[in-house]
Amino acid sequence: MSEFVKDADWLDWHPSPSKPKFVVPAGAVDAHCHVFGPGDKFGFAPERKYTPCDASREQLFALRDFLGFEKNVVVQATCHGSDNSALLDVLEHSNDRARGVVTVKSDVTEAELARMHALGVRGVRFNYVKRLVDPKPDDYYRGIIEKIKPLGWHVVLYFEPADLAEKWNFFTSLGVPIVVDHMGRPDVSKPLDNPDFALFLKFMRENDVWAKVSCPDRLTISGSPLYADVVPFAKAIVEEFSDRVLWGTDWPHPNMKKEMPDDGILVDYVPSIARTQELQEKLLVSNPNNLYWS
Ligand code: 0GY
Repeated sequence: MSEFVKDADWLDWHPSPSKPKFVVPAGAVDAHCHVFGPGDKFGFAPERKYTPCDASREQLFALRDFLGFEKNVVVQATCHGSDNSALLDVLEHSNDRARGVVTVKSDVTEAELARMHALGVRGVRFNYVKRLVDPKPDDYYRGIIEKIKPLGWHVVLYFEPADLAEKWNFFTSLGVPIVVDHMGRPDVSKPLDNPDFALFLKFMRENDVWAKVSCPDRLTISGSPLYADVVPFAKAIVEEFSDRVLWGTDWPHPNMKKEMPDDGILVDYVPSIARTQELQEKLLVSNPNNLYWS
């Protein structure tokens, strides 16, 4: 039994997702997912802002197979802080079918980074979402970038629209490729040409920035199964930046407060934002393989 008790309002991941109607292309990658613990093996961080249910590597691999994916990119969840043991354990047991994005402290050593690289880590995550972490000063992150640069890693940024405007000078001067979680969380109640989303498109146009067109379930107001209000935003990004988009389930879906998404329905959303076979192949197969397995 784990010493950890999940938050009282915690929603567990969907126990029986539907089988997707959309058959993903061979070699598809779920490029944004997490594991939680299990808490009795990989404890949660003291500084965490939520305590989740468990979500193990075996459960992640079972979902991967059920949905028809070949590979996973596992992103360090904030509930594990900078202790990446659970994530590295996934990579170790993945048979080269998983890559990772970790969270590190600025005093991380070259030897630690080299070990992570050998296991399949290809990026670090800087999180600016204040309900999840207390963001650090720019210089702190710059120190980390200097350490990861020689390894050819990228930075995954998780931010909300106001953060992009505030951190513009910093984000455009990182000097390594950038991957943005959940398209920078656009406010989909606004028109497609709203200034915040225009700034996000400018960010992508002028820099080596990739976007995860993931998490319609977090952004939608109109709801599942169509996520119709999110579609125009994701579709616009997929069509303009077809070589720099990634997609992931976001399983086990931390911090959903109203409804837990059905992962099969999330897969069925993909053809509504990537409307041709060519775009689907880039989004699910060639882009993530280029970034994480080449
Ligand atoms: C996500 C989104 C969230 C949480 C985390 O690391 C995390 O705790 O990323 C969120 O609550 O929006 O990418 O999984």
